[in-house]
Amino acid sequence: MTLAVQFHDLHTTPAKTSLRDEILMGFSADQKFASPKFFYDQRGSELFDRICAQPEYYPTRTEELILANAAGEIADIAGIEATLIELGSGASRKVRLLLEAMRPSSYLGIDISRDFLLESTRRLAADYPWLEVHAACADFSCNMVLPEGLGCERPVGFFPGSSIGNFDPQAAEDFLRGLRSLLPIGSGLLIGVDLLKDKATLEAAYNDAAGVTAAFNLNLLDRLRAELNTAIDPGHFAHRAFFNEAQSRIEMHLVSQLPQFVAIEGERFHFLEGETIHTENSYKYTVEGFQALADRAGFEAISCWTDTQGLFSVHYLGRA
Ligand code: AVI
Repeated sequence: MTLAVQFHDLHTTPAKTSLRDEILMGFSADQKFASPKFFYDQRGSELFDRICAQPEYYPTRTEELILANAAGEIADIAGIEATLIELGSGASRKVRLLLEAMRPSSYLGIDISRDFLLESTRRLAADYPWLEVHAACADFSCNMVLPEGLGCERPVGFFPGSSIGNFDPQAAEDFLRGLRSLLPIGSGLLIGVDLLKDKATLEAAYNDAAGVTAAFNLNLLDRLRAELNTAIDPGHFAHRAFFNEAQSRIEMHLVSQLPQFVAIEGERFHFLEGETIHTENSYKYTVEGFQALADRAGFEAISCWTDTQGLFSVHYLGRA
């Protein structure tokens, strides 16, 4: 059976050279770092899916609950027959909570991982035969263009999962400003944002007892071994995640367990015992703090839903 997914290759998938160049650059810095976008190879994407199901990782189930409860109100604001555009659509799972209520005329999933994207949009098209489904392979953190042929009458962006929290606040503002320039006046953006809360709950979410987040963090080193010329040993590093209160962010690091030299693509890097590679920031906002950031980027706060415990927020922003 051929399923009706219109595929648009926007040719912005990062090439292998960007992994090499970015890793060499990050490992040369005083505080060594690697971009969290490199977590998501096939195994990394699978591990991330498992993180979402861990009891300590509250964001996924909480956001799903909020979306399911608010779907009717979201549909009232967005109006029927919108074009729903999901950034970083992954398994296209959360959007299912909105489709029946919103009845958009078309859906565009945008993701960096081509095979994963095709598989999940095909499943979506099979499950919702009335929906026109498009898929675009692109790195949405780079300058985006919307594919030609997408009927963009009433576009509504959908950016769930608090992925905005993985940008630092200035980059988040710049990203939203870039998104604004893609969307016509009057269109909307539905975005999930994790909320600031007590340190214990936050730190538990990134240090699950089953060790899935640790495996996700360490998998970055397996990826370097698989894709670059390096014998870096993941066994010589350990996962660390903690809440940095001054910056309002969870930081993830890989901590060198011993003094060591690591060669990558012919370049040698020295690690002291305890020295770290900073692999991710996950910023936590208050509702007002996030709305102020969105306002600076040219979006007005139209509505916001949270769960009863105030763990997570979903915002409907209007492009001003
Ligand atoms: C994708 N992103 C919003 C997740 C987060 O919570 O920052 C990635 C993650 N890293 C560790 N656990 C989950």
